[in-house]
Amino acid sequence: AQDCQVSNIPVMQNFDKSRFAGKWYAVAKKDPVGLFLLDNVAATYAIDESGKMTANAYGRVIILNNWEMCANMFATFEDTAESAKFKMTYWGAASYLQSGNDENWVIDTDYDNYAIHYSCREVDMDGTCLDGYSFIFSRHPAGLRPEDQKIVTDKKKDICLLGKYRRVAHTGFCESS
Ligand code: AZE
Repeated sequence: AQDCQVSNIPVMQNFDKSRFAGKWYAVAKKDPVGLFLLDNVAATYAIDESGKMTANAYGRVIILNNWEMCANMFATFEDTAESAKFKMTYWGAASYLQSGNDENWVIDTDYDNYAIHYSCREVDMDGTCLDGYSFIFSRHPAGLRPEDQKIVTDKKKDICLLGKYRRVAHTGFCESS
């Protein structure tokens, strides 16, 4: 039973940044309002000398007058009282890409195969999420293992996003950049 209140969304307990580090391929996503990463999305997380999490990510975008490119993005993360909830500051390698501050929550992960990411950008008057995005990540570019699919489906329910995801294609479009 889930009430869809953003403040009640269950996140990963005792989240371990070091085990989360490395490359993740987006296999599905729920889009926010406005410009977003279209497909060929992957993120590589790392821990810097001071123990802070950082990331770079890429994905295909279409900006301005139908200009298609790979967005190369960077992020730093601020820890919070909850180990799986981070404040993300992000920017693009080029100034015409997007930049901003988003929540970055890890809902669940086994570190070796799957991870469920969640970000609510705007909480509605009733406490539910009005605008946000979410990625299902896999360590494997080909997708989730069958044994992880049920876990992921259950978690999508917990965060009230079941049925809201689209598959993220990996065509090699961003491989050379
Ligand atoms: C995320 C993984 C961790 C690092 C970053 C991520 C988010 C990136 C965006 C990028 C949007 C770019 C656009 C460009 C025109 C969560 C995938 C930075 C939201 C729209």
